[in-house]
Order: sequence, then structure tokens, then C-alpha cells
Amino acid sequence: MSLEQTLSIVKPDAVKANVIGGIVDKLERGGLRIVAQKMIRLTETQAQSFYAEHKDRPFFSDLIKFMIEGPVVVQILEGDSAISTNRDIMGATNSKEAASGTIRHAFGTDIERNAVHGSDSQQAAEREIAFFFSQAERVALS
Ligand code: FUP
Repeated sequence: MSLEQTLSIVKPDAVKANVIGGIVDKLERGGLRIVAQKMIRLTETQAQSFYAEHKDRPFFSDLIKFMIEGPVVVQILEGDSAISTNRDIMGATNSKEAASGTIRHAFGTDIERNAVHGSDSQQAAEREIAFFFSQAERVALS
């Protein structure tokens, strides 16, 4: 196992439902540590750029609308194999299919309103962390 960082987003549905704490609890119990965190409201341009890889998919415009409907919390999570650990804690993309105990099972509704985002690879994690956090915002714990 190796120490990694990954980018997490508590999406607008979960912020609105007042379950930021419930999500953080699952992340921390799963062995991850929040090393940077802020609440922001994405602009349409930011959301489109963040999800650029999906721009030709049929769900793209609905996804963008959802991501800008309210504030989100962006986080850098750190831990052993943080990228795959976070994906395990999150559960399947479609909340209806997510395993019991996962964040998306507990707090998501469907494939779109699925409570959280988590980077899916080392390359994505590096891009997504740099997308939201400046070097000065990245607190070193050790
Ligand atoms: P994930 O990595 O689990 O967040 O899932 P993807 O990168 O495949 O999809 C990114 C986001 O697009 C999902 F979180 C939700 C949304 N999405 C839909 O709304 N409909 C779909 O059919 C697939 C994805």
C-alpha cells in the first residue's frame, strides 16, 4: 500500500440534505484523512471543465445543471491507497446499486444525484486536486 491523495466532492444533493458530517464520518472511519476542505459554488464553466471527459454523453447537461444547483464541499483525502479506498467507501456510481454501508447507498438517490465524487485514477486525482486547490491551500500534516 502507498500513501496517496485523492479529490472528493460532497455534491449539492448531500450538502442540501445536511449530511456533510455523515459523509465525513464514513470517510474517516474508512481510514482517510481530510487534509484540505472548502465549500464553494461551482460556476457552469468550472463544472463543464471538471467533467469535460463526459461532454458528449447524453447526461452531460443534466449533470452540469445538478452540479451547479447549490454549494459543494471539495476535499483532498489522504491515506493508504486513498484513490481506491475512497471509491470503495463511496460505492457504485448508481446509488440504487451501491452496496449497503457505502456513502452512495446511505445518502444518494440515483445515478445522477449520487452524493459524492471521487477521483478514479492517479492521473485524475492529480488533475482534480490542482483544479480546486492552490499549493498554499494544501496543508502538510507531517
Ligand atoms: P463516477 O466515477 O462513479 O463518479 O462515475 P462516472 O465518472 O462514470 O460519471 C460521472 C458522473 O456522471 C456520475 F457521478 C453521475 C453522472 N452520470 C449520470 O448522471 N448518468 C450516467 O448514466 C452516468 C453518469
